Amino acid sequence: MERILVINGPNLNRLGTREPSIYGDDTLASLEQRLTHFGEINNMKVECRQSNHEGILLDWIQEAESKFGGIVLNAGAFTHYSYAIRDAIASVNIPVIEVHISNIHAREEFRHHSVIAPVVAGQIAGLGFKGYELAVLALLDSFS
Ligand code: DHK
Repeated sequence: MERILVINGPNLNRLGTREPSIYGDDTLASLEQRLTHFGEINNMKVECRQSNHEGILLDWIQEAESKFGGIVLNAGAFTHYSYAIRDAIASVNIPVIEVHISNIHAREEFRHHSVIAPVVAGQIAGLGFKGYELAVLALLDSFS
């Protein structure tokens, strides 16, 4: 069975209470439940993790190469400036799809630029939680 790792980065543990007009009212727990269920009905194992710490995200990306077929990554604000996360993605031989709940291109200028965009398989932004499911589907498609 294919395995996909979903990684949420800094401040995404605050979904549900954090700026609901931008990120919605639903919690990280409900997102993770939804993705786990989505994996089950699509015959794959989706594992979800969240951390506020850059080094932990780096470890998970590196380790995923030997355990997962692909990664769905919302790196939060690290998206905009972490060359370390960019290099970790570039170093692994599995596809990574970048997801943002909000449309980063329609927000503050500093969010328009993603330093990880050049090394990911694709980017989904602005579609809310649905974007994670679409990323999982895109990975599943890439396996066949
Ligand atoms: C989440 C964050 O935490 C922000 O720092 C990004 C992203 C946008 C999102 O839309 O999911 O700028």
